[in-house]
Amino acid sequence: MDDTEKNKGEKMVNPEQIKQAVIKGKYKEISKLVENTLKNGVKAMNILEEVLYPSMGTVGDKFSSGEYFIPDLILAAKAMQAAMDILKPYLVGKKTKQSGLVVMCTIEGDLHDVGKNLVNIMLEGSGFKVIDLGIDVKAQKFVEAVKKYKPQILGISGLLTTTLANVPKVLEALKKAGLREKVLVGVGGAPVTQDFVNRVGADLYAKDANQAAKVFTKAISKQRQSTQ
Ligand code: B1M
Repeated sequence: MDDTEKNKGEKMVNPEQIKQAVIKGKYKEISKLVENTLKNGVKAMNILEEVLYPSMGTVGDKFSSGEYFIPDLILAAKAMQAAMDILKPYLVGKKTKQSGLVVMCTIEGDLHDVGKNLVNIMLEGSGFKVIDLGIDVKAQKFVEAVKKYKPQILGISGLLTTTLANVPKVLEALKKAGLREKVLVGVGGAPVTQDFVNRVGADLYAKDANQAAKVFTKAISKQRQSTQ
């Protein structure tokens, strides 16, 4: 799909309107705003990076300061997801050759899925097939999924400092099942760092969805070269 196509009949949307729609959790209204902005020639990636990401940052700040509560976060996440649903076809592009298979999930104890869903979109856009195990995924479920689907990469998303402690459990469970050498493990999410990934003995780190697509693509091609 060509996201530079313009629809001259559409009323120009001020990016601030989209930002406010996320912050105020207006999930029913945001789709139209995003659609109109795309029709006015604004690139999907710009809407994502310059409007949607900072909006979620503002929501997080409001939560930290005690101005917002859990229901506000839920509504904001719903609005963000509705915006991402509109952007998805513009972000995934036209790649048809399959790069590899990724099993994705959010770690045990963690219910955040907006970032994971965005990583999925960018991976699919880079030609990966993605099997999403969802949120709050326990170590045993990872093992079963690796056995069943034989992915090249297992992607783990984690947004909470507390539940990142469950990532080593996954690596341990894979080791016990004799599967650790069969799959690359990639970890990401706001509190995750390269240092964390090194310490727990995972393989790949990406700071955002864009980078995840690049890092995973590079890892797969390196793996293919070494087995040729
Ligand atoms: Co919560 N929450 N939340 N929350 N929440 C955060 C994460 C927090 C930073 C807010 C804050 O205090 N300022 C804080 C965590 C602090 C910490 O531990 N470091 C927090 C907290 C404390 C909590 C609760 C504990 C609150 C409570 O109950 N008292 C609770 C925990 C529930 C649980 O999970 N067990 C909770 C609950 C929730 C909701 C369920 C209400 C809701 C999530 C709804 C949903 O996801 N469907 C929610 C939300 C919305 C947020 C904030 C506001 C937004 C998260 C988000 O969607 N960001 C968040 C504050 C913030 O992030 N500023 C916050 C947008 C998204 C695009 O970014 O997820 O970072 P992100 O993903 C990025 C990168 O991190 C990266 O790429 C993505 C896109 O570029 N990435 C990967 C992510 N996964 C990756 C995987 C990869 C590679 C890259 O490879 C595999």
